[in-house]
Amino acid sequence: SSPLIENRGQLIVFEGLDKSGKSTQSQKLKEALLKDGQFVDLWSFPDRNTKLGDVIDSYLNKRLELDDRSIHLLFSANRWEKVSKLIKLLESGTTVITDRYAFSGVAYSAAKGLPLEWCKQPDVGLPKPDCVIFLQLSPEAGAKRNGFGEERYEKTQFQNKVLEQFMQIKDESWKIINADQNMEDLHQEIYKHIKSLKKEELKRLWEKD
Ligand code: FDM
Ligand code: MG
Repeated sequence: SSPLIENRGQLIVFEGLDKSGKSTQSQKLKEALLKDGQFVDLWSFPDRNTKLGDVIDSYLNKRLELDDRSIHLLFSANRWEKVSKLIKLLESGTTVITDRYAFSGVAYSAAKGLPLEWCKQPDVGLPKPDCVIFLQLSPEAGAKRNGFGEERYEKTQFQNKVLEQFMQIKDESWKIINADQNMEDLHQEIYKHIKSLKKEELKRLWEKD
């Protein structure tokens, strides 16, 4: 492949239900790749540190009510506001790991009953991850991990619906990993998979190729 492809950073996305271990595992992957001498940035979506993120945070903490479509579009806009920075990083050779991305956007909104195809549209054209690590854990097992907090969506019954939607949108770039194992073994499995990825041209999400 061309030097441009060889030198670009990878976009690695962690997805999964609440309490599946995304934060822990994304942090551990970052540290491992840094040790290998790579440039790595760790992000999360929603990014609550922007003005849009502040509105999203209010919604998640139930201080604010919004129409389902309205909040869906805000989650997407919160990704788009960071895209130029994301592409710049990838092109300059930094690998970006994110804790959630557009797949959470679609799965959580579709779980409320919004049409799946409608949910995907605002995120069409975002940079496509080189790999989506999906941490699979049953909602029941997730609920046992320190229980859920007070945020919107943190209910076992709803999480079951979200899981169904995640399974509808997975594609060949997904690696589904059993998250019900110890932290270190899980990390090793993820790390090995990431190391096995071939460098390819950056594609865009959900565009017909
Ligand atoms: N969430 C997250 C969405 O509903 N749509 C999105 O686009 C994204 C990125 O926000 F319940 C939901 C998923 C979760 C909540 O996520 C906050 P974190 O990872 O707990 O901060
Ligand atoms: Mg949460």
